[in-house]
Amino acid sequence: EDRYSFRETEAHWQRVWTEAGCFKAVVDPARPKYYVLEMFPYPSGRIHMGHVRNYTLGDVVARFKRAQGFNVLHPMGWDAFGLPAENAAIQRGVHPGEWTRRNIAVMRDQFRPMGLSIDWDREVSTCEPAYYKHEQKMFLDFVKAGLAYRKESWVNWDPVEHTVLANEQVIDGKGWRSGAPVERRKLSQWFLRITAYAQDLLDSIATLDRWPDKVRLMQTNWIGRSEGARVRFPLVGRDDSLEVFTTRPDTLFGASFCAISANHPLASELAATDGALAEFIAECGRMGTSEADIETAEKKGYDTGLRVRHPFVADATLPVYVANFVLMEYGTGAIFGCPAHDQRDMDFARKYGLAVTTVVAPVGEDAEAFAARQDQSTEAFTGDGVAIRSEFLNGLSVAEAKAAAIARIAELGLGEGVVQFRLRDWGVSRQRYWGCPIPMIHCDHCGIVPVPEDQLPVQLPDDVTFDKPGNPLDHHPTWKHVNCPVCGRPARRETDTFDTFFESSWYFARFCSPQTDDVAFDRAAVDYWLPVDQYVGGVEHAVLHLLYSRFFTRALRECGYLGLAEPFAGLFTQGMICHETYRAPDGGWMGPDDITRTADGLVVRARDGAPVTVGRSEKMSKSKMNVVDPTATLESHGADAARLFMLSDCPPERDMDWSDAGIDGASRYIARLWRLATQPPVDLGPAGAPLPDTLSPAAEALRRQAHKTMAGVTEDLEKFRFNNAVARVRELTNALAALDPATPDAGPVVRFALETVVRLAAPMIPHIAEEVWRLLGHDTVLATTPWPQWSEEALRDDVITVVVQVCGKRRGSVDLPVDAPEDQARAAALALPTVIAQVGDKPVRKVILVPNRIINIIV
Ligand code: ANZ
Ligand code: ZN
Repeated sequence: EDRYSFRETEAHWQRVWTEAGCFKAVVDPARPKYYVLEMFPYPSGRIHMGHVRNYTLGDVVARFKRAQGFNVLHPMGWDAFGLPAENAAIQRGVHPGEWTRRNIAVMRDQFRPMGLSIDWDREVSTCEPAYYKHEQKMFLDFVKAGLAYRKESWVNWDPVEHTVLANEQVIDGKGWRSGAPVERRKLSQWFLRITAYAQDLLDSIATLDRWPDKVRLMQTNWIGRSEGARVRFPLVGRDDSLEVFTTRPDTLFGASFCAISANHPLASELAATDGALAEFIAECGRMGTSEADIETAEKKGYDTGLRVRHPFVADATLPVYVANFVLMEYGTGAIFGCPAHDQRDMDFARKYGLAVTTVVAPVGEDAEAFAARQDQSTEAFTGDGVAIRSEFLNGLSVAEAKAAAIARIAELGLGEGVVQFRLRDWGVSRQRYWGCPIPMIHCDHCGIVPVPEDQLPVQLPDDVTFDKPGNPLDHHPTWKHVNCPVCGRPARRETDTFDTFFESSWYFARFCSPQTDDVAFDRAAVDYWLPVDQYVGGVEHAVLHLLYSRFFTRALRECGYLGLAEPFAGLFTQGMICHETYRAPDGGWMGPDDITRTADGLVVRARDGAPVTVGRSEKMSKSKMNVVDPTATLESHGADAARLFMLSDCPPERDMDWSDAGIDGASRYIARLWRLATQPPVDLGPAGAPLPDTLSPAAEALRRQAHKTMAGVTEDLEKFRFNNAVARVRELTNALAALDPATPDAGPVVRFALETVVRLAAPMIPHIAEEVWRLLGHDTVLATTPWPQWSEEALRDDVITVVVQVCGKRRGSVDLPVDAPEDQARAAALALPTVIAQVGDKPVRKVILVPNRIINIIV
């Protein structure tokens, strides 16, 4: 039998690792810790290739760090609450809990054959009361600390589903599932005060130097700090004023109107006596509420007839519109419009015939001519320049004019400079069953009162039905009826549950002490393990999950749960997995299993040989049918081959192409390693024997290459250049196989090189590495064997190329032994024909030698 059987071998080593407890993590203050975490999966049903890539990357880091002597924590769990479980309940009549737990069991079994070095004893599932009871307690602590509160806010309401929709679930103004036009409703909801940390979250981005720049930039933009001013425009004929937020107070002299949101209190007030306005507001309510919707919708307004006084220009007044592009949730819900310098205002002004007055001109242009042109334009000028037609601001730069305008507004008592953030408080209420119950009780006498801590957890009832639209918790005959914990009178439970981002905002801390029951975290354990040293996941979580977790950690610190602010010291975001796409003659999509390749490389339909059109490689998706099932791949090629292909194909941050040829190539390399160990090209001699002190030149070259590979792979793994690491290991494999067996000392040096190969490859292809290690006569387990140490001496080349200069100018180079003495270097340099030509018969005044780099001859 001379074929490698990955099936038996992989199962064998997984058993060995488990039985030896190789991946158990135990707090040990004497050792440096390293916490590796992949973003935990949602138990959707089956694992996909994206999971395989994510967990392979994390596992390489975990195994590498373990070998380097770190005490590694590498846990696993399930982000188990969420909407798909409820949809399954509605569509297939299966209980969300049963659906979720079944999926977890299936996916856990699918992950096992990958050979991940996970401490499975720490597994958590967020849908279990043992987990979510702690977040109910956290929420109560947040309420006490003023970090959670209830307020009315505008939401997207689906009138058919009877629930709030996230902005992402509103498509063209309609509910994503019901297709019903979404209504804007004011609803009382729970919020977490993430805005309290806006500045801190922004400032600390600078400290996240092991995060991708693009993620840091996305968070910066999401937090969206703007410096500007609040300005109060007195309302004509009334005692009150209209307060606007602006980032361009320098353009106040170009203001031609004010506009308020359809949800602004002034709009509601006026609509009470103006039917047409009420109609217009209702129309705005039917529009999507996301910023993208608002950005793309046609600008529309309604002239309320009210006017405001200009803060700087006596007797000037401006009309007040209700406009569909003004958001109630930003600034003050009101703006002043300066059409010449803002495109939305320009579009609006041209539509409603409002004045366009240019008040900023670019430096170096004729201001009058520019202004005359710009006044007639339909394109706003948003660039830098100097203020014109602006009285006391004239001649100031934009920045200076902003400051001067703010100072004057303050003097007049009409406003002040402010910092405004785009970041909104996080609304966490969901009208859903499959989530963590919010531990609050509504009492008609006492108001909203917290569930007493000794009554936690508030458990989800199991006996719910999904036959009616809306929230099953609300329909449940008994669950919500409780007595008020304060006055004892009949009261009602909160029937909303938390947004599922709540659970994922602290799971990484729970992994530090997943079994503690009385508290969420054992303080010593979180102090030891946190922060996560290396987090690995998809860039799609760049803002929500990663920002919520940063906030949550701060909030938990404020409530005394832990002592740090930043949960993830290092972040790596991997690329997606793509695959060719195929279309049948009738144009329909086909899957990779529906096609076959003919001897001359044509792609045809497997069933009948019909021609197939091969399309470009795209992200694997069910709709394009270009999905490859990881379980089938693990069965046909084994875990090592799948891992190796994932790692070798391209840098891990890039999208990769899955291909049969790629995984077959990986399998061939693994089989080759096995053959090298079972049928070595030379007699390898005994395990553990030291290399002879002096080696023949060819053997010495291989020894040096092995040391260089150790250094190179180590650096590559540190820097997430896994594809380079694989390439180096393959090169060393080629070199050891190519060594002439007749070379003196070939046996011991080939053994040394092959042992180096498997030790360096072990984090990536752990099963075959263990197997070869054993075949080579070792009885230790590589998973717990220290990382190989190279010697600096071996990295240095014997011969080195040294630059030769004459009077500082490069004239050529010479190959010299490393650390060659000065007279040898000098003689070699002076013998160069190019040097002879330069020096001629001039006397050499001096030779400056920078050892191993430069020889400079001064004449
Ligand atoms: C007058 C002005 C003149 C403005 C000009 C811009 C250019 P960022 O940078 O995102 O903070 N704005 C203020 N509140 C708004 C709201 N609730 N809905 C829609 N737009 C609003 O943008 C700030 C600018 O967006 C503000 O500055 C305001 O328009 C507008 F030449 O004020 B500006
Ligand atoms: Zn009460």
